[in-house]
Amino acid sequence: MHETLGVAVIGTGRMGADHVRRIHEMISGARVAAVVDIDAERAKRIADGIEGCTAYTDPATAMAAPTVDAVLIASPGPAHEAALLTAFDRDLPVLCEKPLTPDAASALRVLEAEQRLGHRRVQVGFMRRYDAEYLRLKSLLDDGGLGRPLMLHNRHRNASTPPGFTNAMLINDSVVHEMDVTRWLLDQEITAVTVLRPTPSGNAPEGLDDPQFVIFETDGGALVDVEINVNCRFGYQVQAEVVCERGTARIGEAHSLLTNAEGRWGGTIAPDFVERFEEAYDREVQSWVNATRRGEVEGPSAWDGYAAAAVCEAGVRAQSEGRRVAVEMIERPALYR
Ligand code: ISE
Repeated sequence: MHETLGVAVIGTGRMGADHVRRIHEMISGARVAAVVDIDAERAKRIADGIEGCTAYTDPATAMAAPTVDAVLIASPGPAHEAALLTAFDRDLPVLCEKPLTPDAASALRVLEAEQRLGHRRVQVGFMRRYDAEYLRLKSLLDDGGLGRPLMLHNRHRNASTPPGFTNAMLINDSVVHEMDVTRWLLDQEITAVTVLRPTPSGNAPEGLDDPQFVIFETDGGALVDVEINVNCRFGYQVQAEVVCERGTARIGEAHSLLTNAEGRWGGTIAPDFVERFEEAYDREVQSWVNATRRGEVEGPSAWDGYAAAAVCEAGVRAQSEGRRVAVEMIERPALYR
């Protein structure tokens, strides 16, 4: 491993390009050694702006480069499995954007491959675990002062969806964050999912039932609800309230500046997740780089990626079949305990 970690960023779409900028401008101890995109022109354009960075169209070729010590996967979900398995072949540390893979069967194959390797190599990009407000909530709950969590209410609102956003994506791309947050905050597994739908909003694009109301049951007996509302128009908003035996705690309401002027008080709402979670992404990537340079692996594991995929599968079935669906998951393997 080089003194400065040489990172190959695979996929230079919205998240990938943002991570390239982040590593280049913000992160210490790492540099962008390679960028990979099937669009050769795009990869070259990005690489040309960074000294010592090479453009590739094939992830395996980039991972074989002597300048590459670690991999950040930000390509579309269906391409993750192949990239992860190639990284394992080279025993390279990986930060893999969510989803780990698009379904539980492929996530399980990744989990098995990492176990064959004998040590953890993957951190999954569930960035909310690095958000300052979520971290505060997590330590409050771990502290135990409020007693046992009984319920968790979540609101997840996006201003609008990109063209082609489907009901299944509502679960797999959006609610997947609340699945991970629930498992992490409560330290419990999700055992069943129910999806209810009000009459769709007039803002909902053709073919998308928006908003929807998702309910999780957990193995610790907690109930969790998620308002997923992805064409709310007014901005990007993520809120959570935990109701415990001796009190409640709420985040996501006033993380921005509050002003008083012209007879009104108020703040601003971020337009999208890249802005709302900017600091969380910075913290996530910096933690990954720091742990990697120490020879360690921290943060959300491939097990967390698999568990989210299993809950997503139950969620998509609950949504399409209009009934409560139990989550099917393997036992947690020793490597992830
Ligand atoms: C997107 O893929 C994300 O990960 C965002 O955090 C989420 O808010 C959005 O709904 C998803 O489409």
